[in-house]
Amino acid sequence: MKKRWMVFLLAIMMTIFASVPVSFAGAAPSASATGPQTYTVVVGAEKAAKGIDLEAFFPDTLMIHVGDTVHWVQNSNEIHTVTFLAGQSAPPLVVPAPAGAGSPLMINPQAGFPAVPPQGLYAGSTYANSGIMGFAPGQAREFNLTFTRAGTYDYICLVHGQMMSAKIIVMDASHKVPSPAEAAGMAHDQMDHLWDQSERVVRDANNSIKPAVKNPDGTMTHYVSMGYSEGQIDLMSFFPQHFVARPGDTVAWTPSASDMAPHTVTFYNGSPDFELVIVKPQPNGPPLLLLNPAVLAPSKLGQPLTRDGVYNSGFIDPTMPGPKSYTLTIGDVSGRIDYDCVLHDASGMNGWITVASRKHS
Ligand SMILES: [Cu+2]
Repeated sequence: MKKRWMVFLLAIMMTIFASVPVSFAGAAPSASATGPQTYTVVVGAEKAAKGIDLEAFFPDTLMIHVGDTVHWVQNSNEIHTVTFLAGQSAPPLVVPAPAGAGSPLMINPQAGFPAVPPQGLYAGSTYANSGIMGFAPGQAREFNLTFTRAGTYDYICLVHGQMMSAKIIVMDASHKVPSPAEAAGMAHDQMDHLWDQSERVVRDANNSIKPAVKNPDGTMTHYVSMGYSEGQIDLMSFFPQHFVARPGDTVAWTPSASDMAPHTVTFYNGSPDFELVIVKPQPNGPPLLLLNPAVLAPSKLGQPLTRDGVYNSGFIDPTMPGPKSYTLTIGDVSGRIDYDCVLHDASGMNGWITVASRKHS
């Protein structure tokens, strides 16, 4: 079972969002000539085979009439939220778990669970949230709101923060707005534009790979950078994805300078994949969404890499206290050894080392 959860811890915590609805003067609900319409907004986009995510809403600005409905549709393994803050600051995605819960951290219930106004009728002045959207069990595939009041309503993804923000502009019936089909065309164009740019970003990321260096004792040190971001284009990859090493060589993984997301380097060696989130039922109220402590904490730190047991970096998060890199020495093994980022494997974040024989041919 691939895991579809991921977290950007500090992208949220360091950002204060001022989301002030701007009301249009004197607007009152009135049906448009064609009656209420439903508009689709696409949430995220992904090419997992290439490890590319677009952290955006498509279209990012949508004009509708009072009474129309917006239908958000999840479009990536990478998780997202649709969150209207209505002037509040953004709740952190990850918060400390209660003592004794079994993990130090959990998904903030305010971010993780839906907050939907009665009948989905939204006047723009309250917190509204899709909860976590994703393709894993229990995650929302869609979210709907019907807008009842003219105004401009900003929203964000709590996972990706201000980088992934958009707005709904609600007009009274006297204003002309694009049709749902026209809005879908804008969404398509915006997505195409980012996909076009992503090819250059992939080249930039590959050009940033730090070459391996030879050590005085004849071994090599290999450098791998984790992730790469430019604006809304997020590369869920290791750079380089694969390379040849020899027993005794050292491998050092570090987050790319542009990347603000946490990652892991996790060699399962045939063990079952980790679930990132452990759902812990509560006697009263919703379950706790605990971050799996086995993912958070490193295992086999400092031991040479073999095919025996799980080697895990724990969270490497450029924006949080804690380790900023992960280093392994290649042990007495040969052949291909695969590894994943637990947070982003479903989005294509994986790599491998081909271990050649000790002697140079
Ligand atoms: Cu990752």
